[in-house]
Amino acid sequence: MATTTATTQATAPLTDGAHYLVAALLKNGIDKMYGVVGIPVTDFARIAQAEGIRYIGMRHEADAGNAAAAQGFLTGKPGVFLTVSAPGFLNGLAPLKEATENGFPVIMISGESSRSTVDLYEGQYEGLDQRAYAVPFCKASYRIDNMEDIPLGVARAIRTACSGRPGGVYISMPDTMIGQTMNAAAAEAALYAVNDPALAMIPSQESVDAALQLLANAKNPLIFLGKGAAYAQCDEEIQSFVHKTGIPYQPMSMAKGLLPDDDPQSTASCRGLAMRTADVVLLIGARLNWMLNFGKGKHWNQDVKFIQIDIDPTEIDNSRYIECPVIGDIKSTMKLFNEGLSKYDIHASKEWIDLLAQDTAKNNARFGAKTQEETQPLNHYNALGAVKKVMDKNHDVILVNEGANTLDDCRDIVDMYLPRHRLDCGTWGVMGVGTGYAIGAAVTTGKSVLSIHGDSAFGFDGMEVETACRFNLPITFMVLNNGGIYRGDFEDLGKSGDPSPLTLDATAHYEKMIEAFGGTGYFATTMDEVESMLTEALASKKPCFINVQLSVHAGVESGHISDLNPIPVVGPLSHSECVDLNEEVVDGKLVQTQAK
Ligand code: ADP
Ligand code: TZD
Ligand code: MG
Repeated sequence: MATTTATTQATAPLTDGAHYLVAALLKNGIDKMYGVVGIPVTDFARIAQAEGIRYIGMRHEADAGNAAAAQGFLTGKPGVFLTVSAPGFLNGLAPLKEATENGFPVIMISGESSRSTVDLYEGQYEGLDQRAYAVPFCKASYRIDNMEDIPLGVARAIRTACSGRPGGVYISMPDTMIGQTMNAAAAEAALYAVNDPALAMIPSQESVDAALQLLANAKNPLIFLGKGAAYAQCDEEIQSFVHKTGIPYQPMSMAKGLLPDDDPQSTASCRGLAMRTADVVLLIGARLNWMLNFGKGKHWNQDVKFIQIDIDPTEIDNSRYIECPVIGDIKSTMKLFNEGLSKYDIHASKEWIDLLAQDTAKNNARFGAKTQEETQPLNHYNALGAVKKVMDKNHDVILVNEGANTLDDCRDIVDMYLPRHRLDCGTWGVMGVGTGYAIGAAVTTGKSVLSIHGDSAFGFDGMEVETACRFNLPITFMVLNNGGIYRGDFEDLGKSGDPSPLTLDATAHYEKMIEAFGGTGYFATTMDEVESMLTEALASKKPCFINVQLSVHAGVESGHISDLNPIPVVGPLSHSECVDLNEEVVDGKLVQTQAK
């Protein structure tokens, strides 16, 4: 551990709070940090870099938080991000809460202005009682007032972030603590690494047997794989159970690739029918939240019974009765499930498998055609059809995806083949996570990343293309530009001459942004261009940007979740809500003329 120069006692070297916190992080294997510096954390970040932590300086704390969250999801160990006091801290709260909602382990460390003045509301620079403010936004909020407590504080944070359902943890680092000193040898001696932060949680054998018995009695059993299953890093155990039983499965979006999307047991293309006809559903690391219609209603077979494997007992019965809860970590649980297979005859009925296969073939034929049919300008389907072709040849590229139609259509069209290779808007459907996730994924894995954004989604966090260029990361950003939130042809209902609340610039050349920072920009207007430019961009392993020109008529309001609008969106958009435009791409420019 590095020490500061002893100024007062020549014979007893001292260390300070900043050095000691860095040493405690390193001792626990934390060797990366994302953040934005300023008073009082600037030196802390420089010391971290000097001592061997890779520090990724970013442009906004929310993006730093998302980068750390991506690292947490991909590795199962907490990603760490750093902010300054009050405003930087507040910027960090959104990703901290998002990570907690998603179940990604993250630690946010913020500098905090002198508490003695903050607590008396004396008007301190960036003064805020940050520990208290953070409480509702994370699993736990700690403040380390005395540097002697740093090893304990770091240990508490790591264990809290990783154990049970993973999530966000906050550590407040008052400026007074950063500047404290203590005897360096005593500090070194007190350092320790957390002993197995995510201990195995073994389910009861009774619950495992009850689950296997229920599956054995089922005719139409279905497995749902959620992002908890991807996070658990027991890919082989899960693959083996799915293949040995032959049970059809449905991947939630971030579990895509846990089994390759072209696996014949996947029900991705017949989701609705599978849900309406399954009689027993095994949930592996997937919550019965809004994404699964809370496990009830017209989307589900009325007599369906659920088996739910989860590490968090309070998740059981959250929205309906669960016939068979299995509380444990997925790795330990799947081991017992696989061992138990010798005692139970579990399989799906042939009639059901045939029914699902027929529906899959029908839907694939109908949907596949839309992804291959060229139009001018392009739409989400054919642009993403071209992306799919490239990704089918590049299985190890990590895909980041945000937007509305851009998200929903990409999830359906672009197949994944490897576990933990897809990150997206997650449980809360958040825009502005993409560039942070892409940077976190590239830094964590060193792999190439394709980051696909709607034009609105990209606008939230687009400045991070500069970070990608500064660190020369192998990220290809892609914007599907349909000129707006959901689409770009909504009318100005006030007739004020202003753009509608949903309208953005359909002719914007987003690719120019990366050129400003030394990256390579591409502008694609045809399927062939999308395919060839993406192939070239990924092969370069350098920061690139492909702006794909879509029609402003491409997309539907709210993507696939329009039923969540309090006032129903009726059918396809009516012409009274849309501007009737003719469009064509001439010399690389979208040209629009009023049709009427
Ligand atoms: P999805 O959105 O993909 O359906 P969710 O985020 O809703 O997934 O659900 C993930 C679930 O997985 C959470 O309830 C979480 O508690 C659980 N989980 C996360 N990690 C583990 C693990 N290692 N073992 C068991 N359950 C886990
Ligand atoms: N702000 C935040 C942080 N998250 C959100 N989800 C939204 C606003 C609301 N919102 C959506 O739910 S999707 C979306 C917004 C603004 C953008 C959709 O437009 P897009 O994608 O251009 O990104 P498509 O392809 O045009 O649908
Ligand atoms: Mg858009």
